[in-house]
Amino acid sequence: MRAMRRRQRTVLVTGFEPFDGAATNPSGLAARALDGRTIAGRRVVGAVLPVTFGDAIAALGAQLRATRPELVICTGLADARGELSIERVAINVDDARIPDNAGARPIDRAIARRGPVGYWSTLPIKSIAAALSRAHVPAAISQTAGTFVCNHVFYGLMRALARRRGVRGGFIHVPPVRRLALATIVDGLAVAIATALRTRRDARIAAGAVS
Ligand code: PCA
Repeated sequence: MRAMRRRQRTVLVTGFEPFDGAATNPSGLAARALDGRTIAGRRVVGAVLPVTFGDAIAALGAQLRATRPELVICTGLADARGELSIERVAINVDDARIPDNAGARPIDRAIARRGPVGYWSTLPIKSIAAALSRAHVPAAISQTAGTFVCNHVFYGLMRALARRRGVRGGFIHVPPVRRLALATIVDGLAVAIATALRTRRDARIAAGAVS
């Protein structure tokens, strides 16, 4: 009898290395903690990206080619937030208030010169927020991922996935560990992955902002 070996389907989760003088970055630690786990029958690959404009998207591209995932969740630290922030949209601009880890500080520069103004997350963002609340993990929809390296990678991810039919992806900002324990961040990301894998159509729940 010949053993049939099917390639196990893969989920790619990325986080970032530390930046802005910090010693650690919970997003990178969470991606490492999730690496090698199995969630809903899928193998999770966790990778850590550099906090560098350009190189971060190149490193993500290498991971996409190596892992050929069916789902991608990129994560990064949002130091001022207290909950997991499920990002709605990536925008086509780099505008750095602080230098990246290579010293670059682009101002009002397009990420893709001929690219669209923005890309929507293709994660079921409302369903993920609801599932996190049910799991008692603080979570919210976020209307902007900023204009630093996180938004940059989010835009690069969605631009890459626009050419890959059926592969979904998006971005989740995580709070600092002084506001939420790393174990809770990791559990929350696992809930987000499981929810994205089982949800085809996003829930219709109001989570807009009135400014
Ligand atoms: N957070 C930064 C970049 C890397 C990270 O973890 C951001 O929000 O852009």
